[in-house]
Amino acid sequence: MKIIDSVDLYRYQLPLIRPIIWKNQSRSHRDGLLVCFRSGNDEGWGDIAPLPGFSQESFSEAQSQATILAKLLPETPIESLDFGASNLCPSVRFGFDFAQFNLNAAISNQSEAGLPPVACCRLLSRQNHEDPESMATIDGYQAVKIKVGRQALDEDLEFVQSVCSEHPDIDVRIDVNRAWTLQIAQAFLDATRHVAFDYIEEPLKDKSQLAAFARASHVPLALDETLREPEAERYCKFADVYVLKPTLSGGMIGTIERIKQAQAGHIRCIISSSYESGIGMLGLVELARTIPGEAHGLDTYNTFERDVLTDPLPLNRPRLQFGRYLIKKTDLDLSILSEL
Ligand code: OSB
Ligand code: MG
Repeated sequence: MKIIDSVDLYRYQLPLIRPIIWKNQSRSHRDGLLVCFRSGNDEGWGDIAPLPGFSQESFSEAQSQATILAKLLPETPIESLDFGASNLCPSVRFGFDFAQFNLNAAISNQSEAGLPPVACCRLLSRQNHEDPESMATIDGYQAVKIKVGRQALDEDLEFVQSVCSEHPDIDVRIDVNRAWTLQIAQAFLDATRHVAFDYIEEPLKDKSQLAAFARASHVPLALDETLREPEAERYCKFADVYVLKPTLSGGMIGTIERIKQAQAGHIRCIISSSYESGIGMLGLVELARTIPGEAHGLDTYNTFERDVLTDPLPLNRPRLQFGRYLIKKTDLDLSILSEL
């Protein structure tokens, strides 16, 4: 019977290629923690990175929970670990779930090659599209997600229509992040009657109007923020698609459960990243592999200037085709990590 010998935590701050506004504050860095489980010569890594403005927990709450848990785990038999049954905050659960997954993979030496590829959805906003420095190319992508609702409707419409007419074969997803009233949403639908969008995500400020939106809309409805709120069940029934962010809700194990439930009800599921480091991205890729028919929202990694991995992952492409990485401490850029 193998036991956990030690659990270590490291802190990182990753520079972004351009500042991003989270929680009304412009930030040039992404804060997170890595957790490492050791058993004999085997190691398993996970990523803990609550996203300001989106996560229910703060960074310091996640850090103190992770620190307490890290002290409790040594001597525990590996097979008795179960972070799903705990009431950990989601980012900590995601990190510890994936450290456990990776430790098990390392022990049984499952560095599988020949795993199926994962399709990625390109993330576009008017800003990153028009800035030649960060010109996000859409070539080869089967799906693109356009962020709207941060400017006047006319400007959004002009941008959406230009992407649709330049790329008639691509699946277009619209993410409103709850910026619209029902009237604006209706005006958007009226102006785009001729376009077959893949889906429209979180269109409304007021979720109690989602039923009315779903009745009037010819476009499938995706839910993201709403799924993480109390009374989510009341609104889930209007959704055709769930956008699942394991760092913000569910971790690895909870997300697998949610996918099973959704699929039983014929609801599509998309795995979506929340600016995780390369270690967290590998966990998201594992989850995305379990849903082969979809293009997953894994494009946030491309906003980092550096990663915790010395060799950044090849995620800046339409299809990811790599085996399972068994991360070791020697793969990490130690100059960007500080041990807690
Ligand atoms: O609104 O979907 C969002 C990333 C961080 C926080 C919120 C969101 C996102 C993304 C991720 O859009 C990329 C994607 O889902 O395609
Ligand atoms: Mg969203």
